[in-house]
Amino acid sequence: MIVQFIGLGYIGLPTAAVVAQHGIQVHGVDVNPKVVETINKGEIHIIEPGLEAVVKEGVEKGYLEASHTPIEADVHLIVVPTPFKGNHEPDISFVEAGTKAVLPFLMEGNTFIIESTSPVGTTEKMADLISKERPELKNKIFIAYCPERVLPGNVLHELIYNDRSIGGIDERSTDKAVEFYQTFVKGELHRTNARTAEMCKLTENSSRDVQIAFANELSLICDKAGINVWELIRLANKHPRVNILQPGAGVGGHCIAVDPYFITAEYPMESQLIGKAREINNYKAFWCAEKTKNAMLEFELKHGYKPITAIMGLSFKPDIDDLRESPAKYIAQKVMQSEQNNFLVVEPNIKEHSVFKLTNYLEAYEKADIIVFLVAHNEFKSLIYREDKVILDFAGIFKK
Ligand code: SAJ
Repeated sequence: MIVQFIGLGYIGLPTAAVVAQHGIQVHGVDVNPKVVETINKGEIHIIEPGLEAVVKEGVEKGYLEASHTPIEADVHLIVVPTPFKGNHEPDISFVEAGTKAVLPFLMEGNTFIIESTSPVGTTEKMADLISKERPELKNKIFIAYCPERVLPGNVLHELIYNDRSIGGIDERSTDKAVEFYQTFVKGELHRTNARTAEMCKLTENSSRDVQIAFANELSLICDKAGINVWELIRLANKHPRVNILQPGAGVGGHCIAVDPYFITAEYPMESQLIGKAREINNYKAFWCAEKTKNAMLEFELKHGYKPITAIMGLSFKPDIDDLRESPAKYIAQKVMQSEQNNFLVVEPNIKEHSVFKLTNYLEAYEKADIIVFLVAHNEFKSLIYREDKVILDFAGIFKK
């Protein structure tokens, strides 16, 4: 069996490597020549614990190869990004381009699977495209949707042990896709149709977004009411049926802050709560920036000189080096743009940054007058609360 991956990014590459690890021949395709070259050297262009060793092994044993061009294969997977356009409309042009790229190589009996997060109906659209361009393959290839749900940082484990929802455009397609995932997934494989599987992915991330929005909304209320939101949530969660998430500086990353728009763009009237959650989580980052600017002004008025402000954390969530769609980065930029103050920017998970000059976290904590915690990195949790500093703890470092 030959399995072909179109897209060797954050999901495509780990999945391709894990499939190769199971002794299956894998051909990976990426449009970026640097990515292809890096992988063929047994190296990786993304950061994911343990991944490089698996890629290296796959390449060395000859099970994994990367290329610019597709080939004939038994199973084809589309694992490309689906961003949104300026107006929050989903952009499926990469899925379309990936499908068009494999079109000439499709053969009778092939399985074609889309993993990219996609608006409802995308798999049917791609099935129509294939039927139009290759009418002789109608009902002769199997087409399905199967979303990934791995957590960055724990991808290699979750790829194998998470359950998956698999939805074909017909029963036989679901069977064939299940057959493929059985080769490397130990979690349960749940059968459904393509539209439900597409919506399932969007639902999972929207659900988390809505829950985080609830925590963020509580943090705004508590700030006004003079209540410690961390204590409040800890106490409320003692109820056997309550499980509130943690507020933070907003919601970032390429998934949770994006996927809900795939629902709101198509069902705007019906998705009021999902849309509102997006607004609240975006607003939370804006609010943190305003709070920081106010604290700097107050300091100056009180002391007669401009404070040194430490921006603690830039990544989109704790203990990773990923700054994509990061609310912390947004807040840092917003605050630093508007003020002529002195800033110390801290991100313990990266060595250097093209825009921000980085400072060690201990040094920044010592030197700054105002400390703004934006991400709950482990390093920060070891710091001792300082009464002599102005501390804006948006990440819940001290929780007291
Ligand atoms: N966050 C909070 N409070 C919390 C939890 C998270 O503010 O209590 C924030 C984080 O700081 C971060 C954002 O939410 O900015 C997202 O972080 P995350 O850890 O919740 O999720 P991601 O984006 O790393 O991964 C999510 C996962 N989805 C769900 O948990 C439902 C993952 O399983 C998906 O595979 C991934 O999105 C994806 O690729 O879609």
